[in-house]
Amino acid sequence: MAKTAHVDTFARDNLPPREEWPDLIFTRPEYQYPERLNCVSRFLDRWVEEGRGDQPCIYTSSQNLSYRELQQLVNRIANVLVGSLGLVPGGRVLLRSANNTMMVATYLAVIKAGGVAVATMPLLRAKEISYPIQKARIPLALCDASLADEMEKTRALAPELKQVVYWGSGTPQALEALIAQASDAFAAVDTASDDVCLIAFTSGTTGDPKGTMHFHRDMLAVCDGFARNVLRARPEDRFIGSAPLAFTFGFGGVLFPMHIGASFILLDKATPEHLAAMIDRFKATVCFTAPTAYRAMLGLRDKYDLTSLRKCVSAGEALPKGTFDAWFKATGLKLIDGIGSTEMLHIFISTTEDEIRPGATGKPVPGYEAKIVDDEGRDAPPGTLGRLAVRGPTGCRYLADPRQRKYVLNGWNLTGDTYVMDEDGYFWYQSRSDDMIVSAGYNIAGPDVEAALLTHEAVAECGVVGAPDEARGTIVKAYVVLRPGVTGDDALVAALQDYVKREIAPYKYPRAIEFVTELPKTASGKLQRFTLRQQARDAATRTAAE
Ligand code: 3UK
Repeated sequence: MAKTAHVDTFARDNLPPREEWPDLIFTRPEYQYPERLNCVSRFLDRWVEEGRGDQPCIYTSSQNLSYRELQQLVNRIANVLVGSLGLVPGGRVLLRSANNTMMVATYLAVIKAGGVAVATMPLLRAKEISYPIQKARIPLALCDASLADEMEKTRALAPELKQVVYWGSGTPQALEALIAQASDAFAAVDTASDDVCLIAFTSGTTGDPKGTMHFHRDMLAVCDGFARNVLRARPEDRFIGSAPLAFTFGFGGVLFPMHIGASFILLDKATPEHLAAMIDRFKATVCFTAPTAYRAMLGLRDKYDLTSLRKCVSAGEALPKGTFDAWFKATGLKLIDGIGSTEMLHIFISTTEDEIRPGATGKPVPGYEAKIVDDEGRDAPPGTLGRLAVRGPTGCRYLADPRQRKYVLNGWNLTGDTYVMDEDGYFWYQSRSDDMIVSAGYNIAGPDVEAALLTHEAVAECGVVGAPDEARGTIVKAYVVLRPGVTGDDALVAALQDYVKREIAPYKYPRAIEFVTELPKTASGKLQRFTLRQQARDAATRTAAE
């Protein structure tokens, strides 16, 4: 590794031992990075130096900023961080906020000052916030004042946290007041391209969240990978997305436009309705969100004009073919599906619009390799169900975590997903490996049944899991949220069951269907199948006891 610029070497010291890292592959010309690199110079300072400082960068419902204005804000914050707040290179800073200008500016300021940004989902509670603080030993937090309640509760739980500075509080101690006196000039700290600049915690669907560590060069690698080779956006594009910036899917929606000098729109509320409204208001051209949001926006097209969109990316969860088809029919746009993970930083399998096969996730992003392996880690031939393994310029490095040895095997990252690769090298998602339902000897992928149910007009959302059943061991059970105005009765249960039998292999049909008003979701908006499984188990125990 290159000589670190970190004075506080905690992050580097807690990288996994080198032999536990995945293979990292930089053979393609776009992934050649210099030994010294501070990624913020490349994302921000570059445009001002090249005379493009007056180009628009950020749009929000209350304010717009040019690249120069953002640079000045970032520099002032960086000066305060290294001045009165005592940040040294390598120091970790917790960031908490909805997606707004200050969230972006503090993120970039921490990284520009050689620090390590640790952003947390705004919805988290004190106990969940204190975990990363302890795990990543974070002494300083920058937080939006509207989240102060939970932040103050966190302080009591996490004594490591010595200082919290709020923005938006309007007090003399507020970040705005501190930066008012600071210089708007700040030279980026001369970090190594493999110095850690970001620790992103996984959403922790099972067990404690894992801190994934990413280097300055990784921020560029995802731009030179998925964004340059697959998305192929242009400087005049206006990006928009609803994922929180603490989720690396959401952060990509900031890095990608800044990498090409384009602009982006920040949403303070993550609902599909707000997303649609802001697409309309700002004439967004590139949209990043989850499959459910595209489904929801389909029903909002009478209210909002979405015709400015020219490229749409779907990630986070499998994109049901029905959603792809419906979006294409309604807008003429092909949703670009892509699988990414917090460990890999961003998307590693996807395809350009011309190469899309509806229903498949795609092919490895140029620079990445992917294959299917069996339970022993041996390569599986095309057409076989198995575990997805990938490697490329980015890869998993957990912060002091024995689970590193589960995610990385023989140099390959194992994402925990069951996939099939076809003869043409396209990857077809089946399910999370833990979510595969084995019923009466058949392997049934919950998402497959969900995709079928979602094409029925009565269904708004659904989640399908295995439920214990005395006679059959495990049965397929669907939790269904109906569209407004539809009543869930026995007749509808039968109708949905018949419908699924006609759409996909009949043995996959849900033997049990329960109508619910909402589905359990993670902070990043993913369906929590483990919670549904738990509900299904509890329901089965209750029935058995009756
Ligand atoms: C699932 C998908 C099918 C899959 C993410 C884009 O989701 C992201 O990161 P997470 O760590 O979750 C990773 C897991 O989510 N998944 C994501 N995308 C797809 N499954 N089709 C997809 N298109 O189980 C994966 O292992 O929360 C996504 C960019 C950055 C991200 N962090």
